Amino acid sequence: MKAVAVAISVLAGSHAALAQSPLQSYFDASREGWAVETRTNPTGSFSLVQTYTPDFVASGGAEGGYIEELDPDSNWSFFSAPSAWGGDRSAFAGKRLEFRVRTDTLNYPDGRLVVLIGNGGQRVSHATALPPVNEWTFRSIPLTAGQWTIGSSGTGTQATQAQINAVLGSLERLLIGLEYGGDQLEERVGLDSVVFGVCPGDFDRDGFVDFFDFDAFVGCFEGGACPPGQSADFDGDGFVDFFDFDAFAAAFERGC
Ligand SMILES: [Ca+2]
Ligand SMILES: [Ca+2]
Ligand SMILES: [Ca+2]
Ligand SMILES: [Ca+2]
Repeated sequence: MKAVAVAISVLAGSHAALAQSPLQSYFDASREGWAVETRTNPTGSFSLVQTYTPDFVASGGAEGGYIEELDPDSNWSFFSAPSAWGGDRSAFAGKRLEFRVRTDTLNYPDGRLVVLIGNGGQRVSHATALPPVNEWTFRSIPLTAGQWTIGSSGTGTQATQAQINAVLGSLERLLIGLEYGGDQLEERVGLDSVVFGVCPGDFDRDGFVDFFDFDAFVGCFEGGACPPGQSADFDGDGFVDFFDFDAFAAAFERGC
C-alpha cells in the first residue's frame, strides 16, 4: 500500500507541475467557435479584411465531423481559432500545434502558412510542407525556435524562443492557412483534430505524459479503441508497425 501511495503522490506531483492541458477541437458536433478570416498579403501589413463562418460537416473528417470553407474572397484566407484559445499560452512553449488539413486544389502555396499573432500585433509564422490533394494530412509543429519566422509569410528571419514565448504569452490569434487556390471560390479546404500545446507522448491528450498514455497507446496499437484524433500510426507514415511503437516509446521517454 505504501508503494502505491508513493506512486500516486509522485503522479499527483508531476500533474500539479503542469499548468495547462492542451486545447483541442475535434468538431464532433459543431464548429466549436472556429471562424474564417481573410487578410491582406502576408508579406505586407496582413490586415484583417473580413470574417466568415466556416461550414460544419458532420462526417467525412479525419475522424467524424470537421469544418470546411470554400475560399470566400480574393484575399488570404485562414481558419481562426476561438478567442478563448488566446491569452497567456506561455505554458505551451516547447510543445506542439497539431492539426489535420485537406484541400481539393493545390495551385497556390500560401495555405501552408500558420500564423500566431500576439498582443500589439507581433507575428510569428511557420510554413508547412504542401499537402497532397484530397487527403487528410497530419501536421505537427513544435512551438520552438527553428520552426518559426518573424512576420506572417513563413520566410525570413528566424524567431528566437524568446520571441515565440512573447507571442504565446499574450496570444491574440492562431491562424491556419487555407489559401491553396489562386482564385476565390476555387479551393475547398477542411480542418480537423486541432490540438494546441500538446506533447507527442501525451497520447490521451490530457496534458500529462504518464502510464495512462502508455496504456492508451498499447490498446490503440493492438487494435482497440484509440483516443479522439489519435491513431496507432504514430510516425504518420501510413503503416501501423513496430516503428510506431518505437516512435511512441521515444516520445513517452522525452515526456513533456
Ligand atoms: Ca473530427
Ligand atoms: Ca483562393
Ligand atoms: Ca496523457
Ligand atoms: Ca507508422
